[in-house]
Amino acid sequence: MTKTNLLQGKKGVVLGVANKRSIAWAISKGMSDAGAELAFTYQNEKLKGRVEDLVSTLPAECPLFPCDVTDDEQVAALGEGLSRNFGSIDFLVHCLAFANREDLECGFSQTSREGYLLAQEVSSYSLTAVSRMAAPLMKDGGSIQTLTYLGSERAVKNYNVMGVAKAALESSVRYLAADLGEKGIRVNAISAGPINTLAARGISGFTDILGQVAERAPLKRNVETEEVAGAAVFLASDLSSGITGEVIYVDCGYNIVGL
Ligand code: 1JT
Repeated sequence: MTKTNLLQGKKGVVLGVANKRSIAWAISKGMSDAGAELAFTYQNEKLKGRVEDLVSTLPAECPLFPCDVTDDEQVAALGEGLSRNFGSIDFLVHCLAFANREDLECGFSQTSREGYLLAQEVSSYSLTAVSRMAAPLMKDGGSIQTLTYLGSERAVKNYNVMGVAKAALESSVRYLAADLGEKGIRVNAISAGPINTLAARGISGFTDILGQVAERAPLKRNVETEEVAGAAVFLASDLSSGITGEVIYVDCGYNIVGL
C-alpha cells in the first residue's frame, strides 16, 4: 500500500492475525505503512509462532500478547501489557470470529445451543470485552473497529450461525459507539465482501460465491484485502473523526444491488 503519515504518532493493537492472507494482516501492513506503532495478539502458544514470523517482517519491533478472548483474565492481562508498553493507545482492530464448521453447513434450524453460544461468545461478545479493556487506555479518544459480513442482514446460504453472530456484532457496534462516544471513542465495522482467506477455505461452495459476487457487484470483481485495509486506516485516522456506530461496506458495491 502507498505510504502515508495518516497514523503517524498513533499506537494500536490488532487482534486476529492468523496468516499472511488474513484480512487482519493486510490491515496491520496498511497501519504500519501509515506510520502507526502496533501491538498484536495471538490466541494460544500453537498460533504464536506464525504471528511472530509475520510481525518480524514489519520495519518496527512490535509487542505480542497472548489473548484468548473467551478468558476475562487474558483480556485484562492484555490491557496491562498494552498499558506497560504503550501507556495509551489510539486504536483497536478486532478481526475475530469462530463457528463450528458443522453449523455453517447444516440447515440453520439445526444449529445446536452450544454452537450458537460459541459463535456469539467468540465473534460478538468479544468486541464488548475488548472495548471495555481498551477504553481506559484511549486517553485522547480512539477508534475501535471490527469486521463483519452481509450475512448479518441477509440470509446468505451457509453463513447461518455466523450471520446471527454478525447481526449481534453490528448491533454491539452501535451500542458501544453510543456508550463510549462521550470519551471520544468511535466504534465502527467494515463489512467486507467475500475473500479467499483461511476462514473461508473449506466452506463448501465458497469459490462459487466468489464468482457470483464478481459477476453481480457494480465493480465486476471481488474485493482485495488491501482495499479493506484502506478503509481500516481511514477509520483509525483523524480523517474519519465524525464517523461512529457505522457499518462501512468494502465489497465492490455488491450490497446495493437488487437483481
Ligand atoms: C467465520 C468463517 C467467519 C468464515 C467467515 C467468517 N466471516 C466471513 N467468512 C467467510 C464467508 C463464509 C461463508 C460465506 C461468505 C463468507 C469460518 C469459521 C469461523 C468464522 O457464505 C456466503 C459461509
